[in-house]
Amino acid sequence: MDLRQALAALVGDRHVLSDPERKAPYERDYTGRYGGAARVVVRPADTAEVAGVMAVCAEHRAAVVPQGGNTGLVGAGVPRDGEIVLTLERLTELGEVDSAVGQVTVGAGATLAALQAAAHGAGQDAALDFAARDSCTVGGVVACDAGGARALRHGTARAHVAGLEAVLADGSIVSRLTGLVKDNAGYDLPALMIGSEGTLGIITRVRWKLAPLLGSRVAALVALESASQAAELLASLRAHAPSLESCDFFLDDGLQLVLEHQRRASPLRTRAPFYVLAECAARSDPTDELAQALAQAGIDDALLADDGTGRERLCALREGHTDAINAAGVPHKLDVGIPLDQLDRFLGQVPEAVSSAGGERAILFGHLGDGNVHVNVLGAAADDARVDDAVLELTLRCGGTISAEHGVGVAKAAWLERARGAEQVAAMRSIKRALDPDNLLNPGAVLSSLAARR
Ligand code: 2HG
Ligand code: ZN
Repeated sequence: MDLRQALAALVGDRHVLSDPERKAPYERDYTGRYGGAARVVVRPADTAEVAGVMAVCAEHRAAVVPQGGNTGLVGAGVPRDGEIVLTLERLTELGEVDSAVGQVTVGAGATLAALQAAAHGAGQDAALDFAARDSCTVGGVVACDAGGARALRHGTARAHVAGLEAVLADGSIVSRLTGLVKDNAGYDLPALMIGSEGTLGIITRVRWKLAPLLGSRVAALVALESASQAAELLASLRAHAPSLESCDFFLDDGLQLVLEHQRRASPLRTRAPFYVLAECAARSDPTDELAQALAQAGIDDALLADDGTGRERLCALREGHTDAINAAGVPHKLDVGIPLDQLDRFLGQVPEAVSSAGGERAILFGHLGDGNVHVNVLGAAADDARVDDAVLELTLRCGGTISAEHGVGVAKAAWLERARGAEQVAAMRSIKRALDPDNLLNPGAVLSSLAARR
């Protein structure tokens, strides 16, 4: 039996896609920058089938790229070189919310929005959110330890994982789904899978830790002069608004691009170099608390929105950046973390670094509270890495990290050793070799391929 026949025998012929038109949506990423031909796309129905697929692939020494909602931005979820794409899209099962322990078991292919809805239905909250919520999947969210705006208060995906189930490269299943908060028996394999971007195992189910639902929300949009002024505002919000949920930022050229793309006028009367969008959430109306924290910071002209529609319209200005940028070209996306006291320096130096590396335009925005800056560069050829190198070089000079929430993928694999150091990367390679000796799982993502093979 050849590989295709063996896969079809396992999952059914109609779930092994070889027709170019049917494979196409799985072969290119959202930005259009990364992708390649898949050998086939295989769509297992459950954990047992994922395990069967991996066993067959191991037997045939066939490389596999696991894929969730294909919303990744670093090229880790799409084929590069004739790999098999294993999509988790059929693993959408949502278990019952256990309100007593505040947890739910969810299939890797369920969308973040579906998890949020299930949690809300039980009066709880998934406590993680970002713009790709309707397409991104829980498995992918955990595999790249996604963060989003609310990580400021609730932590990144890692903070929500009470356990998980994964299939390893040889087809074995490792499962820790009891959700026991105290369980330190042996190495923490779930922790190893989180953020491994499908290179150590394929996450099939997640035991998700929920948070109490805070039904009352208020958002504020504030125009400021600089990042250091924004840092002062953040300090005041932290001190005086314990209900602070998120604190994002964007700059004026990004705002203009979004307004043009969304065909709307700015809700603010004046333009400014820097904008902060802060949100508070509590059981009872946090508007006064937020207003007082703003006043303490000397801000008296913030735009406040306490109803759902008003908040959505303000948030769309920040969340709309990704779509507006994509509509303007194929971006180079750098998702970096910068210490807050270096933010002014970093933001000030990016334009020069980008233009001297051949980029036309850099749009900067992100999550102020986490020092997480999204640098989107337009006007550089997709295969020209000079702008990526220039931004990452500057990031390290500012004491930052080359990846904050999107992952390393193939986009930054060449930079991992510079960022983490030779010793850490050597330890990572040992783990990779132990769990995936034939380098079948997402080869080339996180760890550059050559050395991963020894
Ligand atoms: C966000 O914060 C996402 O909106 C995407 O992390 C960022 O498009 C980007 O660069
Ligand atoms: Zn982000």
